[in-house]
Amino acid sequence: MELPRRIRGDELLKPGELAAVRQRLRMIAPKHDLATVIACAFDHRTRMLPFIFADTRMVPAGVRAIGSALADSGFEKTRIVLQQWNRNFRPSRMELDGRIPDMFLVSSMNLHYERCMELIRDAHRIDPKYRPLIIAGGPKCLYEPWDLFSADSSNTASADIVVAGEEYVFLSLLEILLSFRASGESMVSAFHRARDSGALDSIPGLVYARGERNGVAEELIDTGIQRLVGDLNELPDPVSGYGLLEPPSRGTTMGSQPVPAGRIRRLSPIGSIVMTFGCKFACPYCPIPAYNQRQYRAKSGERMAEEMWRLNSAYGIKYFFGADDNFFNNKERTLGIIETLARTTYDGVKLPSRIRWHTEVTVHDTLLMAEHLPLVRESGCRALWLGVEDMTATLVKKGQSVDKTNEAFQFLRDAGICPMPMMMHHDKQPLYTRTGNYGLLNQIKLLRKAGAVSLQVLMITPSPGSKLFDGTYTSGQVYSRVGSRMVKPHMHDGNYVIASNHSQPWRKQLNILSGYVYFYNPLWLLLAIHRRKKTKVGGRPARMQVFGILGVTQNFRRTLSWALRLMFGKIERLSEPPTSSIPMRNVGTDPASHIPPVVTITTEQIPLSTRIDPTLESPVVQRTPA
Ligand code: B12
Ligand code: SF4
Repeated sequence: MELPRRIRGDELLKPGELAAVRQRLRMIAPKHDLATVIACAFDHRTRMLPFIFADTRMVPAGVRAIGSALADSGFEKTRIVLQQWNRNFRPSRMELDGRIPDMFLVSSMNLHYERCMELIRDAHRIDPKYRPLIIAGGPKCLYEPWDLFSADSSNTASADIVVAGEEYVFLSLLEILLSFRASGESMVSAFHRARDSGALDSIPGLVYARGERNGVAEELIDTGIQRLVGDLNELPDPVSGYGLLEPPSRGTTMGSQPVPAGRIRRLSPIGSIVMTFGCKFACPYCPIPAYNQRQYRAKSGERMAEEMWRLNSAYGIKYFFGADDNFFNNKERTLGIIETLARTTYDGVKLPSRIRWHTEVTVHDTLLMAEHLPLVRESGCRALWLGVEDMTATLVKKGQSVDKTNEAFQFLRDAGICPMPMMMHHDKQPLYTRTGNYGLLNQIKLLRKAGAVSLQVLMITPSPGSKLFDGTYTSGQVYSRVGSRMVKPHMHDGNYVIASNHSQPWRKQLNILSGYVYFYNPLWLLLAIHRRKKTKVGGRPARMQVFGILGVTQNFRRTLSWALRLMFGKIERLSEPPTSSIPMRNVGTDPASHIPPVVTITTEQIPLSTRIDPTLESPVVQRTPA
């Protein structure tokens, strides 16, 4: 179920609060000489289309943001290790500045959870006298923070504390820990004293363990839903984060120096950049609007321009990808930003002559922006990813239709911006229909005709923190095992069919592969090369064909055997959504905010358009927001 909303009017931090905590930390940082290693968990089994290449060639913004926040607050002895580049990294062997770090931070998305727990377990191999404080964060922790605490007495390694929030929550935690820390005291010991005094309870967005039986926590305390920073200009400068990266290596230990500035561009040719957060739509399979407490947050155009310019000057990064949920969410705001990006000059050089940026938008908002798309291009934009999902709007309605998608794609192509559609395949959608546009291939054909430059086809998969999440489990759609193979977290990426009511789910798996082969193939590559001089988007379609053809080989390698299992194996299903095995509560006696209470409702109470399977008849259980 969705994360509950804070009391209206109390969703955001007061203006200046984030800047103030950064300032206070800078005053006390010199007394503490902290060394911190931040690891980004990454499961290499997830490497396939549509994310292959972007997944390792773009330093994730989450770890970079936390690294920047530490460096900005005066804790420069910080190193970011990406499992993308350092797959053998062992926290038990890490040293920074010749010593075991004081804090080990780990960031994870859901699908990298196994790797995340391996890192945590390995960090626990360090002699307890010297063990760093283990803090977990990132998208996994925002929705399922309890999962970072082991309930298994034979394998008790857990995070010490989980940050179910952003920079402010982390920096506030650090401030409290340092206010407890005596000179030379370990961060683990300072954490225990701060926790036992109740000092952490005043920071919403934390989850920590209390009590212990056979090495397992007796209960988890949830300090509630975080307050968000409203003005993203208050965020620390991202430039310093790139200076903290551990160089790629096959070794288990860390190097003595971070990646030199001159090498960053080659390792991370795409720079992720936070520009806006939030989306006005409410797609039932998406956790984003609730996570953002239905707020729309943004940086100013001036700040974005400055960040791009400085990242380009410092590291040579030319291509940027916005961490936006829906960049065109608000027309007026967007116009302000793109006008600024388009007209900004530094040292007499126009910003858009140096940079190219790309991000995510919706079809609906693209149409509203139609007349301004040339200006969007002028500001440096060259490609936009659009959640088309199902063009006939049978699966979900967010203002898209065949005609509107066509129109939006045409406007984009005319402006010289590549339309990059993202589609969702689902139980009711056949591979092909003789009439109409309902089939997957029918829609891909339409998209290609409309000018799509790349393609993403994912099977609709339950996403933690979304409205549909619990119901998908309780209605028995989610698989636990097929034949002898368990469904593991890395398979929850939309590339594997792991939630379906279809009687022949292997067809769905093969449909996705067919969709990719239909779009990415040598014939279309040749055509794209032939047409490259005739279109405003130039050689990009041909380049995307090359990436797609190479990438789809990985999809075959990884998912074809799953299709065979779905064909011949026995499918076992889950009947409950995942939840904490350790009792969890809010600071008082209220139920934990990050596990909202369960109430039973029937399928009929869920609007048709919001069901994964619209024909589903069985009763389902859903959680209601507190
Ligand atoms: C850009 C992006 C991508 C890029 C990532 C490229 C890259 N290397 O960075 C690409 C296109 C490759 C991608 C792919 C996928 N993505 Co994606 N992506 C995003 C997006 C839009 C922005 C990510 C970002 O940069 N955010 C900005 C940073 C600053 O936010 P953040 O990472 O959450 O970090 C903050 C906090 O979490 C916290 N934090 C983070 N780490 C840590 C660590 C510690 C110790 C602490 C204290 C705090 C902390 O502080 C940070 C600063 O505020 C997000 C949505 C969003 N708006 O966040 C989805 C999102 C991350 N993606 C998501 C998903 C599911 C996927 C895919 C599986 C595809 C899919 N089915 O949708 C694939 C996975 C590919 C793979 N192999 O990993 C989900 C993750 C859900 C989850 N709970 O894990 C998200 C959240 C979207 C959603 N559905 O809600 N994605
Ligand atoms: S339009 Fe995209 S970001 Fe917005 S709610 Fe729907 S899926 Fe989520």
